[in-house]
Amino acid sequence: MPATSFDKESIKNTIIGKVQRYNGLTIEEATPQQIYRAVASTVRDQIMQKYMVAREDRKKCRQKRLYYLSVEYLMGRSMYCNMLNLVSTKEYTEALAELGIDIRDVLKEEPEPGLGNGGLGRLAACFLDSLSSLDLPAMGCTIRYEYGLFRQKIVDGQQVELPDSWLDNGNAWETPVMEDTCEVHFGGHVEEMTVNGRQQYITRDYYTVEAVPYDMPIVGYDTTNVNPLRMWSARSPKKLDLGSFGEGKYVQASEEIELAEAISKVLYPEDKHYEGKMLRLKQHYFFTSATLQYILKDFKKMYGSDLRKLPDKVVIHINDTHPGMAVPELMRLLIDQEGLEWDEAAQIVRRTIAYTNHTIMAEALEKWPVSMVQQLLPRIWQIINELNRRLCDRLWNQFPGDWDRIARMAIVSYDNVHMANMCIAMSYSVNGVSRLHGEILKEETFYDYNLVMPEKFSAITNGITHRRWLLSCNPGLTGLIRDTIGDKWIREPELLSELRPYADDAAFREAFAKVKLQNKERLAAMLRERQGVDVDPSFMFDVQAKRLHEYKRQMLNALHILVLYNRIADDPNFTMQPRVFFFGAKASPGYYRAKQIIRFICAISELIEKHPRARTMLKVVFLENYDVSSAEILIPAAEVSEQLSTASKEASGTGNMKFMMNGAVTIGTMDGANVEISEQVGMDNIYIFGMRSDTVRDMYREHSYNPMNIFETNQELRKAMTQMIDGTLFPTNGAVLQDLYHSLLMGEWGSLGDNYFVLKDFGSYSMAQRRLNNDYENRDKWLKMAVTNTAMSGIFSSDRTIEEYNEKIWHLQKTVR
Ligand code: 26V
Repeated sequence: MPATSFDKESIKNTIIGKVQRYNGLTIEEATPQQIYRAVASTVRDQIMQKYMVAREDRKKCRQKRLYYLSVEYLMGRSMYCNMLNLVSTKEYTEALAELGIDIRDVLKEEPEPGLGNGGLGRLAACFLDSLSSLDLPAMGCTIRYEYGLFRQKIVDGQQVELPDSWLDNGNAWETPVMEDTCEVHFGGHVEEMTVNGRQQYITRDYYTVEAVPYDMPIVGYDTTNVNPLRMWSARSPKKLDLGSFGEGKYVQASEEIELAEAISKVLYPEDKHYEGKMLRLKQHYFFTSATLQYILKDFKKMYGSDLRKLPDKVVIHINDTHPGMAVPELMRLLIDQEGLEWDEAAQIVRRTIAYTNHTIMAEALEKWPVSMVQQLLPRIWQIINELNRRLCDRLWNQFPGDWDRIARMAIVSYDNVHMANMCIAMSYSVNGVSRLHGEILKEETFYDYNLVMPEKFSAITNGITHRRWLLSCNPGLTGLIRDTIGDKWIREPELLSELRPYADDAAFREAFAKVKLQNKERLAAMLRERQGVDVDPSFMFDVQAKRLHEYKRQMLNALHILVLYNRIADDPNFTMQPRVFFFGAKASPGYYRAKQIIRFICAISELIEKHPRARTMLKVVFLENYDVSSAEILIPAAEVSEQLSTASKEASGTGNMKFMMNGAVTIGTMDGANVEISEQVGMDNIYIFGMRSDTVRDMYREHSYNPMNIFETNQELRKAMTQMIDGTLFPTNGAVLQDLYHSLLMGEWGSLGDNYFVLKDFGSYSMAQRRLNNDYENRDKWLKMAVTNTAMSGIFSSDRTIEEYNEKIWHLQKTVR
């Protein structure tokens, strides 16, 4: 591939030339944004050369292709990772330096596409990077939201949401693919008729929204393989007719246009409960239908019109149930458009679609009111109804009279369409995202289905791309590892384990500590610049960064900090390892309690600042607008990783893996992938506390837990909780945190309060923190633990995850050339 490997000189000349041609300026005159555009375009040219080759390869090899459908892709910035995958970071850094430009100033100019809430969206992004790097043929498919998740500001200790208009300056990486524009239909009514002896279903009086695809090339690491991320944008087929301006129709037309284009306007923030909003259903169907139409079009172009071969050439993976309308939509296309019979179509669907579940939280499971589906998607509703009828027939034969079981397993029950049931019944694979999560799915969430079709169920533990989450975000550590064990681990991340013996090497440990200190200084500099906050890099850096949810138990952390504060304030002789507690978390705008938790954390932070002695040992920093870019600075600086979810609730977690890889030691529950992390590093290199998941599940079943018993016996905890409401935190208004306080002590709907066992696990958490604090004082011991964590993190590379999906589910061939 000599044509794609630019050397330093040609990079320099290309950038100079682009600034000249695009802007008519010299490098000295150009703004940072103009320079960013020129550099991005240079990188893109390199990728596009590979993309052409990759498309040729695909035509030649005619291999099966994966379509990974996800309503969220939390990509983060692309430029540096693209350079890294082109193996030319050095060339670009030097070329820019010779032009008098610091590459970091260029990278900062890129807007971050924040098209996801958290773990599920970031997982999809890591998967794309691994798919391309492993030479697997795939296309990511999603919605091109004009506004990503909101930007967060903290004003007077409270979250304020601002719109995230990431497309304001355009997106340097995407190309519209006008020729693949297609129509998606909504509303109307279905007419049935018999044509040539065959029943036909024609929808009339529907309205049309156009789906326009924008492709973003995803280049693999040091390979020619490039896979597209296809983002669908909604456009009205109506054009503003200025001729009708005078007739007043202009206003109506512009309203209709706005309504159609609202579909890809904004990403839904994830709330406390799943909400069946009409616009959301439109979003899901819109991008799913457009994707499926494209899949069939491409299949026919490549392989002809025999759609029975679809499962040999196509696998459609749905990331949670959000793209689950792929099931009835594929049925519709095969039957109504391609003329297949029901049974044939159903068989094709069942051999083509695979589904991953990402949560066991009942209130998060997606369901749609029948009336809504009926109104918006009348033909789809007919198909869902028929799928349900046939399914229930079969179940009735298998479990005659067992109405309860059939209701639990039905696609349609109690006036709702249950997306998970439809996805399980109609796919060939259902997988959980960690070993524990896979077990809970089989034993509890989908117990009935596992009895009937056990062969479908599996668990594949999540992963993270080590290219972004180590090589790109932690160049210091990457350099040290290269100097120590070479660079074979970059292609085979499990070889990071060759570092393990170096945990006993004092010189290596010191070098490791030096890198960590530099990363802490980098974070400190960012905080000073962005938030005007000063942190002391000699303090221990302790981080909890993830979405704000009660089940993730930021409260446990916050209450513990308040207890530490009280120990300092009440006892002049008390000392502890100085520590900064960082929080990074967005609360859904409608999730009141989550927002109150942010207020609680910020109030504790202020309380500590006002206390001269506490301030010397304790600090709380709420990092504003936690996103991929700030995670890339925050995680490499962390020494402690807080993973506190109530056991059984966190399906996997992926932040836990990122922290571990960067040498942070975990304090956490036996939940999700924490279980597997603890197995990798061994119990001596992790702080495990709290109830185990089976105990938690028993306690939920028995309704036996009463938090009041703990409140009454644990003095330190009682004092901290009382401070929530006695004016200590909010002197002028003691009632601010009333609801939060009550949620821990008083129940609703049969529970006695504290639904996530914060009080129950507090004692055990506090003991684990005590051990951690003492161990940190022993520098050698601590560094050994940290090194061991990095050394054993290779298995959590998403390359391993993707290889496993491919072996167990997709069966794709690697592109050979
Ligand atoms: C949504 C909701 C909304 C209603 C109330 C509770 C709740 C709980 C979780 C969710 C998220 C659903 C999907 C999701 O993002 N799951 C995350 O997926 C990650 C990737 O597999 C995984 O690491 C996280 O543990 C899991 O929470």
